[in-house]
Amino acid sequence: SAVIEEQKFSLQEVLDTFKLCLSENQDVYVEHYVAGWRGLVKFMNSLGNVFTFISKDAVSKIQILVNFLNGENGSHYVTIQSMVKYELDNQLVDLDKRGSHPESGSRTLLRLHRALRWLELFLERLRTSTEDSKTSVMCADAYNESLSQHHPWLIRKAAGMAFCVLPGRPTFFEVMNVGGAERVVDMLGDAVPMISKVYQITEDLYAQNNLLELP
Ligand code: 1Q0
Repeated sequence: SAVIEEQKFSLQEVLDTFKLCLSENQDVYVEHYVAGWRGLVKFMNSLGNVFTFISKDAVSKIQILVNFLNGENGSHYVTIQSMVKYELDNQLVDLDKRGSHPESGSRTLLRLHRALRWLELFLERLRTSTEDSKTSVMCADAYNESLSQHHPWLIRKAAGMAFCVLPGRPTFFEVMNVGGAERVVDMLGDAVPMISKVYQITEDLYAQNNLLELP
C-alpha cells in the first residue's frame, strides 16, 4: 500500500538532497551535504553489518559537522565556502600536521569530499553497467581510482574485503527502491551530474585555498 511504500527508503530521495546543496550563487549548503551523507549511510547499513566499519567513520564525521552547524558559531558553517573562510581567518585549521585543531570542519569535510568522488565514479559505473556487471568490481574500480589513494594499506585491505561481499546488481537495484533497471538508470543520469557539480565546486574551493592535503 501507499503507506508502506512511503516508509521504504528510496535512493532517489537521498540523491535529491544533493540537489539542494547548491545555492543560486554556487555555494554548497553544509546542512544538505550532511543530510545527503546521512541518507547514504542509511542505505549502506541496509546492505549488512560488514559495512558498519565504513559507515561508523562517516557517521562520526557527519556528527562533527552537525555540531559545528548547531554550535555558537553555526552561522559561519552554513556553506562550505563560509566555513572554510571562517576557519582559515581564525586559524582554526591544522594546515601541515595535526595539532590543536585535529577535527576542524574543513579537514572533516575533506574526508567526505574525497568519498563523494568515489560515489560519483561508482554511480556512473552502475549507470552504464549491464546485467552481468559485478557491483564488487565496479565498487573496487571506483575506489582504486579515488579514495584509496588517501587510505593506508590496512584500510585498503579492509575495504577490499567489504567490496567482495557486496550484494549483486539485482539486489542493489532492489534496495535502492527506485523501480526497474530503466528507472534506476534514468535516476542516476539525473543524480550523477548533480553530484559531480557539488564535487567540482568543493574541489575548486579547496584547491584555491591549498587545502587538498589537510592532515
Ligand atoms: C556500498 C559500499 C560502500 C563502500 C564505501 C567505499 C569506501 C570504503 C573505505 C572506507 C574506509 C572507512 C574507514 C575509515 C577511514 C578513515 O581513516 C578515513 C580518513 O579519515 P581520518 O579521520 O582517519 O583522516 N575516512 C574516510 O576516508 C571517509 C570515508 C567515508 C566513507 C563513507 C562511505 C559511505 C558511503 C556510502 C555510500 C553507500 C553506497 C551508495 C551506493 C548507492 C548506489 C546504489
